[in-house]
Amino acid sequence: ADGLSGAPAPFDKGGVKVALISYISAGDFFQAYQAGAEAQAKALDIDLRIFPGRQDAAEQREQILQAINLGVSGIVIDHGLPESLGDVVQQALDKGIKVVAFDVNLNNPKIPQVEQSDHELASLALEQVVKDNGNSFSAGYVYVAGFAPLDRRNEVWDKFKTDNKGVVERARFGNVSDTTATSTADQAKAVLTANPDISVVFAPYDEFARGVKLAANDLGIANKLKIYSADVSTADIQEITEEGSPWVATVATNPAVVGAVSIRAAALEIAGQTVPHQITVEPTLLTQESLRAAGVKTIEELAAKIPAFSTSDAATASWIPDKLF
Ligand code: SR1
Repeated sequence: ADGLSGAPAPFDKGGVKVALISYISAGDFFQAYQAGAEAQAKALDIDLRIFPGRQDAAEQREQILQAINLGVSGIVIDHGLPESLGDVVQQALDKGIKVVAFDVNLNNPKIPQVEQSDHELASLALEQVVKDNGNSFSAGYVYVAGFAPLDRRNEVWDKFKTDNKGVVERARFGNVSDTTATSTADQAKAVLTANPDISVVFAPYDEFARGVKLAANDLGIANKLKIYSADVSTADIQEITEEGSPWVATVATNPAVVGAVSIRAAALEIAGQTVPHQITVEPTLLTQESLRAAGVKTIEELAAKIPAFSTSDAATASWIPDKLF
């Protein structure tokens, strides 16, 4: 570790240990988030210890205790179940370890919360739904309660239904696991078969959307369905833009940028600098039409065209390198 010239202590000496503790590691979003965190950590000469998430609350608690024992200066907690984290996170704070939370409500004024402006994200997606379909249709909705971003998006969906009485939610389903897309596909098949009038599915997580698309293709009803989602990856762009795809829009950030922002927030905290309690990375609406028109095929091409996909001004400082992608 050489340290970062011009940086405040302890980054001037380098080798600052930070733990990234995830609840979910599978899927494009979480892999890209981790890659962004790693790139930002490298640029800050941080010794990043990554604890893989396996959707296991007990294991995540154990990992936080392991990180404390490793003598880390900071911990980034990426998703998780708040009820199983409060006491171990408090132990970390009591030892002077800085904690940053991404998409998990730890409800502690000492813990900055990173999010993708989920209310805005869901609102943008649902505005596009109305543009394409009007406000009277039968819908399917993919949701699993207990995940902060999904709960925030759900608040917008609930209000949308209250404001648009012609929108009828025929079925609600979903699954978050290490096989989210395929398990959601199985559920979607049953739902779409039982409710042939469903013309719109709101699936605000790309693994959900992928599952619904799989089901629609298997059932041969892709031309009668429109899917609206959150998130984007290179694989998602391919699935959205391919001929006859029912996946017509998504609202997304670059998860790598969100990963980088999370590490920057931890670094600022460790350096004793001011970090806002709420750190937001704003999402962008990407329609099938706009992606096809732009000829964009990868997330890197997206980043080259849309500045928000290459960097964010959240949690920056003059001593922190932030041009990573
Ligand atoms: C199970 S929660 C999945 C969501 O977390 C992140 O906020 C991503 O946007 C994804 O949709």
